[in-house]
Amino acid sequence: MVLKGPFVAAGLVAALLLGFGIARATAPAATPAATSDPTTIPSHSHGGAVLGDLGGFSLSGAGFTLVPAAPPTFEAGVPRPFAFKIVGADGRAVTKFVPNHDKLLHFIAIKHDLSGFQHRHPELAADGTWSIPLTLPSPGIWRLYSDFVTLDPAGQQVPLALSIDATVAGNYSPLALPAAARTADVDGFTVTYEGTPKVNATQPLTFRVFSGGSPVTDLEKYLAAYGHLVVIRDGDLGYLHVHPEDQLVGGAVKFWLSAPSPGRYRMFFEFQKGGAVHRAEFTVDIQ
Ligand SMILES: [Cu+2]
Repeated sequence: MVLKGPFVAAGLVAALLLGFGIARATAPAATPAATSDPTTIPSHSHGGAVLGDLGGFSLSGAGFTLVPAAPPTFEAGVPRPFAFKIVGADGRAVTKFVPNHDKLLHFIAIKHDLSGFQHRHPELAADGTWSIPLTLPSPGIWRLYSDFVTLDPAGQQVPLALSIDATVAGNYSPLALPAAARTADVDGFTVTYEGTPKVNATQPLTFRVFSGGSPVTDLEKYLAAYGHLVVIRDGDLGYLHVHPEDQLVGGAVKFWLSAPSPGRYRMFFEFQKGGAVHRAEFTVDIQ
């Protein structure tokens, strides 16, 4: 099976995108998901990463560096433009990005206590400057991830999640991570998930959305997928961005996930219904 791009869904069953380009695996085309042994799904990785690797720890990766236009210091609740470039090994700003899921770059902000999640899409200027008006609502340290695909000098696609920490001065009162739960309420919807993530074994994770007690089976595509799952590890803010199977499965959104380590994670499941994007959040303890 040829992996053409970071978001190519391969095979009849499952394409797993783990680490949003840090690593990924594809399922054998002819293996029905219900009967396959998930541990036999072959992994395929690029950039020296292996299946299960997290990203988003560093300013630099694979010869590319995130360079902010100004130190990322914010005042709580005060909007401020945040601008940055992705600079290549040649010292020049990257201007070529490969579209993935309808965008050239996905920008995620989250506070170190795993609260305040934002998923945004900055604007790219011709000189390679990305910019976005950003409001960080409360004091603390915030991690800002830039998740994109670019090309190396040989023209090969390089998926990366680079990050920088921003500071918001003031009294930081970290929120306790909510207890692990399989149900979350958001915007009048109840969202549940089935499946148990395991370490180094690819497992299905299926999210269902309910409204007024009835299943919502006509979710809409958002950024070219029926759902997006960002998973952040508690303790080091390691970052995964996973995409689901191409089609809904009985109205549900099915992902494949291999956890990189035991620990606590916060999962952010985004879905669209009625033209609006909603986000359900779950804490999960992975053994
Ligand atoms: Cu995005």
